[in-house]
Formats: sequence, structure tokens, C-alpha cells
Amino acid sequence: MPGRAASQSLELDAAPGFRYYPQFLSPDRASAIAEEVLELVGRAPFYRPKMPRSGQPLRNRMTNLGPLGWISDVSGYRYGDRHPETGEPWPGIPQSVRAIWDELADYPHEPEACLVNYYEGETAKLGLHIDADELAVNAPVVSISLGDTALFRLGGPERKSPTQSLRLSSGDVVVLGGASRRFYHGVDRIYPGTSRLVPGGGRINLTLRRVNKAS
Ligand code: MD3
Ligand code: FE
Repeated sequence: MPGRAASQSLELDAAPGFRYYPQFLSPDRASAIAEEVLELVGRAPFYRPKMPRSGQPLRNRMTNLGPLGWISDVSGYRYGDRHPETGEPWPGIPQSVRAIWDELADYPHEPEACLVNYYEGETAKLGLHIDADELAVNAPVVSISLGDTALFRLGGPERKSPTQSLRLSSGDVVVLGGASRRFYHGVDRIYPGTSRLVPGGGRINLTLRRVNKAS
């Protein structure tokens, strides 16, 4: 069993529990993961969830792997066990992705959801938000970046808290534990053409999450 990951980790100012592992994945490992995930996405296609109340589609396409997936529709945000458009259960989380949780999460229970976010083109972004739909509030989120580089922004516990920016590139992994798990964050922009990993370009972000408290 590996102890601390061999990769360097970096703690941002005043973001306890935030761990950044630049190039945690070798290019070969990142491309094997991207291939495997995209093959599973063939069975659970990217779609644009609708926003609560307005029913307007979200900007970015997404899908999920694992027993549970994050869903948004007119009635709100929640986790569900089926793809809203195909009605099929989500495909499982591949072992190659699960292994990253085992290496870095430092949490005794398995992840239940892997949200797959797809950022296409120059205008793709994700507004500042908090992830608050998980009941396992002490479990970290593990984020895996594949493809084009993103300008990621991490704030603090309040929307008006000061923010810090970080470029996340293909193969980078971030662990959001401790207090940082409840911090505002978002993606300001994507730098097109910075990676050839994703066919047709763009960025794919995987977030591994524990949803329910362990029984
Ligand atoms: C900080 N995804 O899926 S990953 C999301 O790049 C999300 O697709 C972004 O925000 C993306 O909800 C950012 C890094 C990340 C993920 C979850 C967090 C940072 C986080 C949860 C709490 C605090
Ligand atoms: Fe988030």
C-alpha cells in the first residue's frame, strides 16, 4: 500500500484540506483513462441537464459513472441512479479511475458517483458555486483533469470570500477535503488547443464523490 503519493502536493493559502497534485497522471495513464471513460460515455451520452425552476439547459454537457449520478432538472438538484435521457443505470466507475480515489482520498468508503463534465470550445466555463448535494459531508471530492487546460478559481466559504486562481492541465488531480470541500469554486475559461488528449479538443473533468453516509 502506498503511503503519501509520490507526486508533490501543494496547499493553497487558507484552504485547509485542498491538495493539488500537478501531473499526478502520466500522459499514458491519462490517455488510457480518457479512452476508457469515453467508451463508457457511449452508453451514457453527454447531455445538457436543465436548470431548476427555469428549465433552461445548463451551459456544459455532462454525464455520470457509478451507482449514483448528479442530476439537475426543473425540480432541483439531486443524485439519481439512472441517466435522465436513456433511463438506463449509469455505467460503473472504471478501476483505472477508482484507483485514484484509493491512492489519494484518504477516506474509508468507496466513491458512489463520478460526475463527468465536458468543456467544449473557448466559451466553456462554470460559474462560482458550492457542491452541497452530498450527504457524506466529511468525504473529499477528487477531481481529475483531462484534455485542455482550465483556469480554475477557488474561493472561500462565502461568495464574497477572496479567490485564488490555478491552471489545471491534463493529468492534474485535486483533492478537496476538509474546509475546502465547502468552498466556492468555478472554471473561468478553457485554453483551446493546449492538449490533444480529448478527440476533437476540449476538457473533461472527472469528480469522484461519496454521496451517502456509510451505513
Ligand atoms: C472545490 N467541477 O463538478 S473540479 C463540479 O473543473 C466542479 O469541472 C469543476 O466544480 C470542473 O462541481 C472543478 C475541482 C473541484 C471539484 C469539486 C469541488 C473543486 C471543488 C468541491 C468543493 C470545492
Ligand atoms: Fe463544483
